[in-house]
Amino acid sequence: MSNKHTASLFKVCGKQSQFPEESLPEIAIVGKSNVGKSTLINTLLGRSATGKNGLARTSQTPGKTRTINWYLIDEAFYLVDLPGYGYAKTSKAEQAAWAGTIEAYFRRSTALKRVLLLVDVRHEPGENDLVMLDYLNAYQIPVTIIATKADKVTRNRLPGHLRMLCEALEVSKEEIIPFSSLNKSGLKEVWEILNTEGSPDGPSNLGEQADSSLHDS
Ligand SMILES: Nc1nc2c(ncn2[C@@H]2O[C@H](COP(=O)(O)OP(=O)(O)OP(=O)(O)O)[C@@H](O)[C@H]2O)c(=O)[nH]1
Ligand SMILES: [Mg+2]
Repeated sequence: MSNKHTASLFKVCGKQSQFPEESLPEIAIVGKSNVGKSTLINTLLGRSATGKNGLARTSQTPGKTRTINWYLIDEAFYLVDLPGYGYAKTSKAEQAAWAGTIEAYFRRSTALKRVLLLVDVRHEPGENDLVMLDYLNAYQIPVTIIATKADKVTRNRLPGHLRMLCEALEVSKEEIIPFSSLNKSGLKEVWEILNTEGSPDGPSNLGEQADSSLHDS
């Protein structure tokens, strides 16, 4: 599929010491493992979701993305693919390392404009999703919820699922975008956010750092 956007993998990081210097605006993508983060990036850029011309690597196997990946989009902003959480086979030590890396990313970032928090439209959000949302709220990082795999529920059932997510996450309808990589629903709405946040004079409203943590207490 042709696409007017340019995109390239700019940087892959496992450790905070390797984080690139902040320059352009960043929009980060977080969510449970397998929720569709890498697929969202490919779909936004008109790449095949899974095929060999995909940009971000996707998989049936949860836990595919273990690093923080910066994608340079249109020479204007970065989409940042964060490693997924809640993968059952992850050890305690790996979880702690994950939390450390993610927190280092969030703490570092004055370039971070917004986080897209992905949840599966079919399921109640998990404890991890709620902890992540609390954390982002505590640090006053703007968040949009993306309800992925919207093609997996019928048109009739979709509003009910979105209501369930609004209640569980305590957000309004306007803060959730249903999205499908198959039928491309939500694509335009997500691009509107990227265009706003990714422009050099776009909103920047990161607040004071709060006392919150992604680590188990
Ligand atoms: N039907 C459908 N399947 C999707 C959609 N988005 C993602 N998937 C599938 O879900 C699986 C996981 O997608 P990924 O994009 O790899 O998920 P991820 O969040 O990057 O996972 P990790 O890298 O493990 O954290 C793949 O098999 C995708 O094809 C969607 O909108 N609709
Ligand atoms: Mg991934």
